[in-house]
Amino acid sequence: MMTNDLQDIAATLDNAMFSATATPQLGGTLSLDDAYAIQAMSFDRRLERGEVRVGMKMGFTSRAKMVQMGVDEMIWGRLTDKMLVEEGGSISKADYVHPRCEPEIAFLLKKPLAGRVTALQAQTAIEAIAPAIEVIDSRYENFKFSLTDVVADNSSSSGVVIGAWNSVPDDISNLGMVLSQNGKAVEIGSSAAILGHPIRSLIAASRLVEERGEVLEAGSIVLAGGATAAIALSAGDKVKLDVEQLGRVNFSVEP
Ligand code: OOG
Ligand code: MG
Repeated sequence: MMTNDLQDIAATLDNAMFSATATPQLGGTLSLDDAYAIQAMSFDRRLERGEVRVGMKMGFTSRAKMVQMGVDEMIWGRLTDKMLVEEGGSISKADYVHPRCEPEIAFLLKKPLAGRVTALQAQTAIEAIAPAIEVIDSRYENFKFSLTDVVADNSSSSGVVIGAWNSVPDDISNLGMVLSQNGKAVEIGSSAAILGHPIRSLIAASRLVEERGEVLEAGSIVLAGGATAAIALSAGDKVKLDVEQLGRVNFSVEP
């Protein structure tokens, strides 16, 4: 596709995000290269408005997420400071099209990672780890998309609530994760759902960003991907995530 056409789609998706209004799916003609090019172009518009890049998120790293959305390839998206929601704080539902949230684990890097790395290299690049709730929002009607649609839409990135940073426990392969909505446990899972071990998500992140000419910078945040299906958010919701050994994170939803 021509650069101008990609720019137009990037503008449409950025406007849909900015105005919290759904837009039709793009349809089947985009290549994955085009989709990541659109993502980069629409992300640049956010940077031009003064937002600062803080890291990236992985998507479709668990079966539960792949099955829920009908996409079975790993994807990634970019995060800015504007997407960070204060722990214990709130979001306003009116700022989103149809927000959902999902239980995740966040890594904070102390060293850059690029390309193919070993588990040991990935591990030694981690400064800290935290429980996190990702708020996702699709800019497409009915939260329906193809692989290339969702990549172009920054992989549904829209918010993240990160709990207290911990030093990395000895074994993070199977930490219990319980997502509660209004006091009731609604999704129960384990960090093992994330590619069998969440470190694999960091290894995949390093490889996937390199395919697009990027590295994971020191100081950046990497979200490992939802361990369970996402839940829909309504005004008035109080959401909490408990992750074994990592602690709790929560936020609420205002109209
Ligand atoms: C796409 C984003 C997927 C995850 O953690 O798997 C994702 C979506 O489900 O809208 O964030
Ligand atoms: Mg996610």
